[in-house]
Amino acid sequence: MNENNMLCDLGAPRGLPAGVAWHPGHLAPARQAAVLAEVLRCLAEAPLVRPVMPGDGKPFSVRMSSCGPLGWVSDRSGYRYQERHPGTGRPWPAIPPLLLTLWDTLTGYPAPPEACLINHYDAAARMGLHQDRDEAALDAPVLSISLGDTAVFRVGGTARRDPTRSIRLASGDAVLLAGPARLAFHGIDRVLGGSSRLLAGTPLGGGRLNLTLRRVSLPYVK
Ligand code: MD3
Ligand code: FE
Repeated sequence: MNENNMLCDLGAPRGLPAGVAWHPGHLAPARQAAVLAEVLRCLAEAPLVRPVMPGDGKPFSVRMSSCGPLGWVSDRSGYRYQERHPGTGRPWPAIPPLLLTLWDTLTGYPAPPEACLINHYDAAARMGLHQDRDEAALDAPVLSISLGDTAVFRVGGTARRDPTRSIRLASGDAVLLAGPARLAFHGIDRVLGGSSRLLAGTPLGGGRLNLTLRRVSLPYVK
């Protein structure tokens, strides 16, 4: 029984799938503002882009960027992690220190995250039910931090047909997806526009930011 397994069990009392550990209000308002300031500096260097679906080129409703040695991109040729921003051609900015600390505190994973995806949702944005499996390190948890407007997050099992549960992710909430939840189907059904003022006075003009910290490569193979 390691620290991750103990955290996994925190989901069960709330009726969430095994391996989902939800920490409502983990970041107090002052820390939300501090993390936001760090993320806005990343976005000034690595602007949000609207990805398109592989194949048909249909645009996502979410805009995305990343920080860390690797960032996740989607274009007509496919989904992948890559070392450079697709628009600027420059390396992604470093993962900010407050986010590295959150990873260490909440995951206890013995290697640092390599990618922090930065998703921005306006009131009309959604993310369909999907699995995240572009990472070789499927043993590593994924850590999600929400800032700004509340979102209705849906999470199910490892098969698309499995029953799902939905929870409202509010500003400052952290969710750790580990063990069996690492390959759970999940998505964002909707965002409650104007439910938070946190992003209102920033260049984003409101909405919701979700940060997902991920390990991509296997530590012993890299
Ligand atoms: C469950 N993001 O970026 S965060 C994504 O709120 C993504 O922006 C959503 O799904 C968002 O891929 C949901 C919660 C989350 C993130 C990653 C997961 C749940 C996950 C990876 C595996 C299982
Ligand atoms: Fe996902």
